[in-house]
Amino acid sequence: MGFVDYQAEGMVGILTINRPAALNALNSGVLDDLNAALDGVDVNEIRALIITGAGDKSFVAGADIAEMSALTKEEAEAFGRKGNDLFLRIESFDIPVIAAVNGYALGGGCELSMSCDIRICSDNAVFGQPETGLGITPGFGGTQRLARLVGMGMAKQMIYTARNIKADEALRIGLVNAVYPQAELMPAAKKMAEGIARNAPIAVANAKKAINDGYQVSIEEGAAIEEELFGDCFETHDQKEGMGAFLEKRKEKIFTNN
Ligand code: DAK
Repeated sequence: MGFVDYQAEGMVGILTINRPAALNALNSGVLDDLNAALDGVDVNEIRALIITGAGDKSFVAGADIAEMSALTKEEAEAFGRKGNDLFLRIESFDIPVIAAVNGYALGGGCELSMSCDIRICSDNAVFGQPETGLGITPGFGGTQRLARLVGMGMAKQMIYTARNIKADEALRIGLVNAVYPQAELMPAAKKMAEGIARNAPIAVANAKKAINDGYQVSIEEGAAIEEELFGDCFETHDQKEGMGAFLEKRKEKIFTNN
């Protein structure tokens, strides 16, 4: 596919944004291709997805400034909606999504990584929301997700100052879970994805839904969401397999996604 490559390795899918000449900046074509690539992920077979960028310099250096520069108010709203719809889709995708941030993650790139369930990065990664320096606000969810991830004070500081931060600071403020030398990033992402893929897929999906949905509501409502999704697991083959294996002192478990 044009700007996005998709590859399946066993039960792990890898989406690579492939527009290195523009540091993988998100133009409309990239957004369309990402959407189409997600359509092609068979979530019955694939149990975890990795999103990364082509090359060793940039994950995504932002939304495409050249394309955005001449937008009207209406066109800008439509562009924002296109990105927001895509990122909401990633956030609630049926399987966990890991962002393997291999360099610049600026503006829309930082926002894309934040729509993923988990972020890990290379030691040359740079994160930031430079939009206010360009005369705009973050428009692909940055004003919403950054505060949820790193707290309101740090999110406001990053967005108001438009100052980029390096990998070690991203780790310190909890924007990423781990930092690796560039060459070790994809092996680490695959190892994590394979670890997720070994667990019961319906349980993982229900846990994702419980965390995501519960985050938006009161603790009481969140507990009710959790109870229902927990209960649903008891109608699955994989719950019987997982608990049966423990009780039978059997190491091997075969989760069938049923
Ligand atoms: N857009 C378009 N092209 C980009 C780009 C970007 N964001 N980032 C890099 N490129 C292109 C450069 O123009 C250059 O192309 P050529 O000149 O070679 O044709 C090529 O990639 C290599 O970049 P550099 O030559 O600049 O490379 P350097 O190593 O010197 O610098 C850099 C790397 C990442 C520091 C620099 O490229 C840079 O500062 N890039 C821009 C970073 C940035 O400001 N990103 C945030 C973009 S704003 C909204 C919707 C969305 C958004 C906001 C609102 N609504 C609809 C409401 C999102 C906004 C953003 O993401």
